Amino acid sequence: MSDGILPVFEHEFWMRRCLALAERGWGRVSPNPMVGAVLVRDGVVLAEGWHDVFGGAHAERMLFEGLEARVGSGDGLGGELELREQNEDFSDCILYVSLEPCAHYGKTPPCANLILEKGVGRVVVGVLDPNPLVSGKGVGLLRAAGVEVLVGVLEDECRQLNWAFWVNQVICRTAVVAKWAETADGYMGLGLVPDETSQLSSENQIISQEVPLTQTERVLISGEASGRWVHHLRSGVDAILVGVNTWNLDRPKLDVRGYGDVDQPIRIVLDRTGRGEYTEEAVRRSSGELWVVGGDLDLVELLKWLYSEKGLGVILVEGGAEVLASFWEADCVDEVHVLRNPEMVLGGGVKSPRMENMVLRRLNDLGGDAHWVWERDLG
Ligand code: AOF
Ligand code: ZN
Repeated sequence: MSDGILPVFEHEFWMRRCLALAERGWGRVSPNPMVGAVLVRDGVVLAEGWHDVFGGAHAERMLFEGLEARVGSGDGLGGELELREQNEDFSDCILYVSLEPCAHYGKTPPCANLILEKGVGRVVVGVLDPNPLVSGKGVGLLRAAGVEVLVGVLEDECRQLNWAFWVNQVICRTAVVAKWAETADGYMGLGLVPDETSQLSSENQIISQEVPLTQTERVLISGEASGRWVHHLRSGVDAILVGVNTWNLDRPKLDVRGYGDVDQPIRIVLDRTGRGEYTEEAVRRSSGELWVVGGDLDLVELLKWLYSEKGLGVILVEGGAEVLASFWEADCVDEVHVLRNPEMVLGGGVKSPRMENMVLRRLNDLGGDAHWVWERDLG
């Protein structure tokens, strides 16, 4: 999309910078969206901002606050910025922002008002905000006040970055990421080895949730690079959910390692029958909170409750196969990461779920593993 004055690639160049800045909020702003903003005059950046922490300043406010701090600091770092007047005229500037500026009083006052106060001449927006309190209103306010607004630069990328926020706003529940490793012939593992009281469903070899298991047979499918990447993924979610069998048998840490001193994700154990072992050792495996969810709440209700009452924007479902299958059956999987080892063949075991109603977004290489990213098609 071009406004006829600047070529489209120039708008896209600055919008890409907004997206890169927005990502600094990864794991820190949920259930708010990640947003980045850049103020440009004659092809030169004056200031940058991003939504850095939940409850904190929005990207646009951070940008203008940063500008003021540098103007007033007198520490020499601002260079020519120091010469700037406090009430500088921004009418010849373009403000790029990856999400529509807000028009509501939330935890912070509306960004659209701030942009008007600063007298910015032109605003380029990545995508309209799906939040009904804001959608179209931010842009409307700006246009009504005579600001030239262009909407839809890198629109798909700007929406995809915040796919979980879209799920929150459009479906009104916590978004769900599923992740698994699979072999070249599509198996997630050799299967669960039940004790003598349990039954194995002959069709798909997935054990019913009520059945106690004594042992899981584990094979390491994905490689080291995939392992490291999983910690990046974990660092971006609010909670990690596992079934009670996985909790008891695998004794998973469910923490983020290798990313410095981060807030550890909440651990959620789906334990309908109260069979989980919550010893002190188990609780202390991570400093993340431990929530045990029992009862008969169906998964959609559970996710609505986690969003509206607990404020969780996005959770990662890490297994086991039966929990994954139940999220799948309830149509509650919104993003999938498959780590596929193209060289390993098992010839049998637990089949990975079949992809339905999902759009393939990316295919990356993770040290030899193929990393497929699928997303729910939200239209
Ligand atoms: C923006 N810029 O950087 C972000 C926006 O509770 P609050 O005040 O933080 O508002 C949250 C809502 O504001 C959120 O649901 C979304 O609609 C919008 N987020 N808007 O102009 C930003 N993060
Ligand atoms: Zn705002």
